[in-house]
Formats: sequence, C-alpha cells, structure tokens
Amino acid sequence: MAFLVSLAVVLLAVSTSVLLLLSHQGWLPPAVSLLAKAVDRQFDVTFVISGVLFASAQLLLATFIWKYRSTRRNARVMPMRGHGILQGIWTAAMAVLFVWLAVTGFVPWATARATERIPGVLVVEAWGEQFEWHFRYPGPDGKFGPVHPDLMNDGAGNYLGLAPWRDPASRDDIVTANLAVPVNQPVRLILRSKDVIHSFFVRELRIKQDAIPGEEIPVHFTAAKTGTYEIVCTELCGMGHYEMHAKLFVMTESRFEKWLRKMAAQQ
Ligand SMILES: [Cu+2]
Repeated sequence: MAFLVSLAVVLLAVSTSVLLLLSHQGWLPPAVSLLAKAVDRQFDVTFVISGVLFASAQLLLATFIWKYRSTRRNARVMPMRGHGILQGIWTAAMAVLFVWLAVTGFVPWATARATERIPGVLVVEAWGEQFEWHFRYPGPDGKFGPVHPDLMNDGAGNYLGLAPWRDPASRDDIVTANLAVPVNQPVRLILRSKDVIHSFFVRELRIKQDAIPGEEIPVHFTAAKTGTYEIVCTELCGMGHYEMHAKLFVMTESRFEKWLRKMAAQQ
C-alpha cells in the first residue's frame, strides 16, 4: 500500500511538472516591448523556482511515505517531534527567497509605473466606460482640456464631456476609439474611468492595470514592433464586459502622424 501511495505521489508530481512546463510555452503571445521581456524573465524565474520546489517536496513526501511505512501489523503509532533547527533554516530560506522574488519583481513593475521623467514621451489618456474604451491625444498644444462630467453625452459623441467653446485647451484634443502609437516611441498612458473599475490589458505588452473612477493612473510602455494588438478590459465591469475591447495600432512614425491628422479632422 505504501508503495502504491508513493508511486501515485511521484507520478502526480512528475506529470504536473512536465505538463505545466510544456503548456508554459504557449501561455502568452511573443512580447513586443523591452518591459514585456523583463516581465517574462521574472515570470520564468518564479515559475522554475516554484516548479523545482514543488517537485522536490512531492518526491521527498513520496520517499518518506515509503521509508516510514508500517511493516508490522497493528503497530503502535509513534508520536513525532519536529526538528527545530531544520525547520528554522527552511523557514528562513523561504523568507529570503520570497523577499528576493518581490524585490526583483518590483523593478519591471516600477519601470512601467514610474513615468514622470521619460524624455520625448507621448502622453495619451485611456478612458474606460461600460462597455468601451476611448483614447485622448492632447493635440499640438500638448495639454488636455478639462473634463466636465455633466457634459458627457455618448449619443452626441461627447464621450469625455469636453467644452471646446469655452476651454481653449480642449479645442485640439483628439478623442478616438482605438489607440495608435509610433513604434519605439515611449508612451505614457493615463488610465481613467467614467463609471466603474475597468482594467486595461494588452497581452503583448504584458501591461495590465486598473482604471479607477476619480483617479489618474499612469503606465508606461515602448512598443518595439509594428502591428495590431488587442486591448481588452480584464475587470468584470457589467453585463457587456465581454465586448469591451479596442485595438492598439503600432505604426511607423510617418503613418502615425497621418493617422492622427485623419482623426483630428474627424473631431
Ligand atoms: Cu470594463
């Protein structure tokens, strides 16, 4: 019986480790930014360390089941005492490991969020609402006009409640349904919400960040490959949550300028 239980534990440990390792290859599409590559590295390190620890713990468990099996019928169960020093070493080692993972993981996390001093950064707002995204470019003046909640009117196309007739900074603001950015250009995206909590997620950028009503949350990325990527909402925000998505176009500089001029003409 002890043999069968040990064997079951070994098979379970080996098969889950191998399956996870194989499926790990296709979890996410290829990364298209430097930051996304750093996130992947961090993910891999965490994955391998926890995988090795998991497999070793299970193999040790199987060994103990076999080694300390009962060999006599009706043998008395002997009480067991722990080993203080070994337990202390194990707990301290785990604590060091977790702190190290947290500290190294903090670097890519903070790089995406410490966005104040990036030279030549393109600033764009991303607004979530039930159930769509809108993006706002500040226009040639580089300033976003004030937002007036009482003027927000999706039916009239004034999604963000802008008042260009009285706010000069709003006059050149460009509001779009999709996000376009030039390739290799640092972008500072300011996440905002009109109603409930939404979450901005682009798999290829490995950026997932909540948009919270009343707050302006910046994230930073530099897309290194042209293409079209999907933006989805990853916070359950109501009945239409499943259809809340938009596109991210990563374009060459000249195509981006053209696209922005076209969008400006449509305002
Ligand atoms: Cu949403």
